[in-house]
Amino acid sequence: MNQLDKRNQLIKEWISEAAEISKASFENELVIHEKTNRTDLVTNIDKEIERFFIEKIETFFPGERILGEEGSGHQMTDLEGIVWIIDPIDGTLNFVKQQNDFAIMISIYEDGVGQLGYIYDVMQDALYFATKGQGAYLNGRRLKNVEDTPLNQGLIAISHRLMADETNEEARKIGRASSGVRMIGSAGLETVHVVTGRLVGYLGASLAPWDIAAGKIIAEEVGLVYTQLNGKKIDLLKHNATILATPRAYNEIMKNYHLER
Ligand code: 2AM
Ligand code: CA
Repeated sequence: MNQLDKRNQLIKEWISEAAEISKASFENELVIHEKTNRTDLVTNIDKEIERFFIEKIETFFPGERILGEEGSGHQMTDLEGIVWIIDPIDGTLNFVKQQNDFAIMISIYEDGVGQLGYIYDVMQDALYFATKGQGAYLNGRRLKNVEDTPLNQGLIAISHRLMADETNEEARKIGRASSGVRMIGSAGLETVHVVTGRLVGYLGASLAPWDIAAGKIIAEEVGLVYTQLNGKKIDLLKHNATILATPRAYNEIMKNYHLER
């Protein structure tokens, strides 16, 4: 990929501008629509930020493909060449109901391999960033490799959908085997809490490519394991039931519990 430093500098500028759009919106009434159901929302700001990124990418990197939550590239059938993967607001329910705990996520994949990943925790002003093979950073400070904590010594994030599932007890069993369950409601922020060692893992019920793409690059740079719950590699062309964890917690969960096979 050409001019990595230039891309990095531009993307950081764009993320700052996008964050200003999201915070400025608190002054105005949001236009909110349900997508699939009342817990799956989109606002005018999700759409505005996605449009903002698309215009920037098309101006600076014409011809590169874009996969974005709010409509771009959903017909994509392969990841050949350079693909930008964007979630303008991760944790839209939090954005609407709490004005807190939401993130802007952007990443670049080349021939299916993650190269650059960014997760910006807007209200904490915390930018998590990684380049493949060159480590992960929080606001410019290099992050250490995670300690390989076992499940019974750590807090775990489990998605609301898995915890509330009345037909499968496994998520709650995993929760009981851990030090405790935490739920934030933003896949990106749950991921960065595993990256910094505050959580030992994160289980997602059905995450879209844009919920996973940036976080996977960052997580793998600090020694974490990120796969589908059935043990297969993440597939960025579909939704995935996911597990992200320290190697020890990952092996324990995969061996002893049966969330999905
Ligand atoms: P989103 O806010 O960008 O939609 C909520 O537990 C987490 O799961 C969020 O990161 C949310 O991302 C993601 N998610 C994926 N599919 C979802 C859906 N159909 N409804 C609600 N959240 C979803
Ligand atoms: Ca989103």
